[in-house]
Amino acid sequence: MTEQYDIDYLLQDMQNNGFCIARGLINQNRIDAYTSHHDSASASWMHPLEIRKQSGWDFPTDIHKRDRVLWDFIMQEKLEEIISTLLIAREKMLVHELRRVVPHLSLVYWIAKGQGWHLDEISESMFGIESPPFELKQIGVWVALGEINEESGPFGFVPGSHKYDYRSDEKFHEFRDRYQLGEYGPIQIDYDPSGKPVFGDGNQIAHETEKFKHIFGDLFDKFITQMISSGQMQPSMFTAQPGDVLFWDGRLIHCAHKTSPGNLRKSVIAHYHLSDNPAHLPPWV
Ligand SMILES: O=C(O)CCC(=O)C(=O)O
Ligand SMILES: [Fe+2]
Repeated sequence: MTEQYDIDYLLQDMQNNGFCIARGLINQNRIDAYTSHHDSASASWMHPLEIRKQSGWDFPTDIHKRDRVLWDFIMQEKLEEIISTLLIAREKMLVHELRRVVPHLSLVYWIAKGQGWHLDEISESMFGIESPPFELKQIGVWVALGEINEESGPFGFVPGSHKYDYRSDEKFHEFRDRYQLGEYGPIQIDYDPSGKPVFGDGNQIAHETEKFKHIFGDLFDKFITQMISSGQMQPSMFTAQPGDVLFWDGRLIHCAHKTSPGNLRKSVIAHYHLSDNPAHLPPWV
């Protein structure tokens, strides 16, 4: 079997930059099979209207535990192999022990409403957030099923930001002090006509950021948003062709750009960790 990726290269990139990209990793037959399944099944995946109105999430985030086609797609051998290498390296384990790669969150919708800058892993050590929501070493995976351009609402990220040490950063301390003195209002995010987030004064609070601030750490999100809007962190976008896959470290700063009207971002996004907990497995495993 010829490998289309070099695992050492991916691992090195992941460690250096907090993300790595395997172009053309998933073949077209596999994409077509999943895409036609999505077309026929996704209406039944949807939350009822009441839940959609309340939560803002159109789809539950554990469809992979109920839909075997999705499970098989996000757990396909190549993905599982790469993710397990990346996660084991992150956990600095010599042996796999009894844990295995499991997904804990999947995002299957093809229209992004936009999500502000954040990171997926929040740790207690982060400037004293009380009762951290979770501490989990995780990897996110973004699979492009169609062409992904700026209009699709791509994944945005700050290369290298997984290494960012806010605890010893003067700018962070200054921000925190001023924030605690009430000098900053609520985070302000809006979108320009092409769907790119615009951060600045006088705009509306991004609905998603406000809603999920208890998960992502309100203060830190405000800080990184300010760092990006002031040009002190340089973001990038994952524009892609079908079959391209981006893997990102749970500490990488990222966002979801908004899908412009009339466009789709055909994709599957999943998050994985190493676990021995059967609760993460679907009934057929
Ligand atoms: O929708 C996206 O592109 C990214 C969403 C996100 O923040 C995540 O999956 O962790
Ligand atoms: Fe995220």
